[in-house]
Amino acid sequence: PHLRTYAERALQHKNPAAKLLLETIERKKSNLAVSVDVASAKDFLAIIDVVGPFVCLIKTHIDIIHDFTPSLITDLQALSVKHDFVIFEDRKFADIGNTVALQYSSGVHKIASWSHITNAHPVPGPSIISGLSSVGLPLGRGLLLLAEMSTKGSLASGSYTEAAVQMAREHRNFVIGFIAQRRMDGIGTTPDESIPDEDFLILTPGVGLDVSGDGMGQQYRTPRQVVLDSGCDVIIVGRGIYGKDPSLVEAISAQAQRYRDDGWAAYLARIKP
Ligand code: UP6
Repeated sequence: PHLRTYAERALQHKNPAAKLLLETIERKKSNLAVSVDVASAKDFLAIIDVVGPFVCLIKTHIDIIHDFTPSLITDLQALSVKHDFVIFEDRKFADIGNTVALQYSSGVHKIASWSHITNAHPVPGPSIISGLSSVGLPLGRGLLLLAEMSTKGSLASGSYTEAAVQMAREHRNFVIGFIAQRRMDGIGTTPDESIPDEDFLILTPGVGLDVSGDGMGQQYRTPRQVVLDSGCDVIIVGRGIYGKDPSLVEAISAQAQRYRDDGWAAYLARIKP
């Protein structure tokens, strides 16, 4: 998969959310996802409207918004149509199947009703996938497992990461890939066992061009390191794009274009070595 184009891979995927993401990446020539981690609904929508033309995906933490109302979701969906991007609520579910099914479908946010993609920690075991899948699969949603994290001292490594990949292999209709720092193909298998049509999407946070960390454990690598050297598919960038002041529209737009261009150049270098 690391040498194949997004368009070729889109044809192979049966999960509608995976297909939509790969097609959107190809159509917009962007493997950039922006993570919009701001607390006011106004700033949230303003940033998305500015970066929208340059992204394949918008990643949300909807529970950060202090003035959330259901109309925010209507506005987010309108922007998703206007700018042609996929929506990923970074909920990081981590409970038993019954609880995550309720958290995914209900509450104030009703995530399953609007988010094409969400994610979960594999720590509870396969029942977390069954729980989320009971809600999301009928809606055509896709799930990412957190196989690795970008933070210093992360416990998600070694045999934990391998077990996450094995769990995903058992649920390929709903698990479309991973939050990880590198490709996961063939992990936990020997070369002759490796599964030929395995094509997990790798979405990678911890991406920044100007600083190496945030003083709170976050670690940044460049789009080139992530996409070209590590074979990841989507770069997830938050503060590197919107900085500290959401009113700086010109600066945010310029940063989004810069990351989009870098991410795409790294992809072109990867498929034509
Ligand atoms: N995120 C990480 N690392 C992970 C998983 N998720 O940073 O391993 C998420 C954070 C944040 C975003 O929750 O929303 O990606 C990174 O933001 P930043 O670019 O501003 O550091």
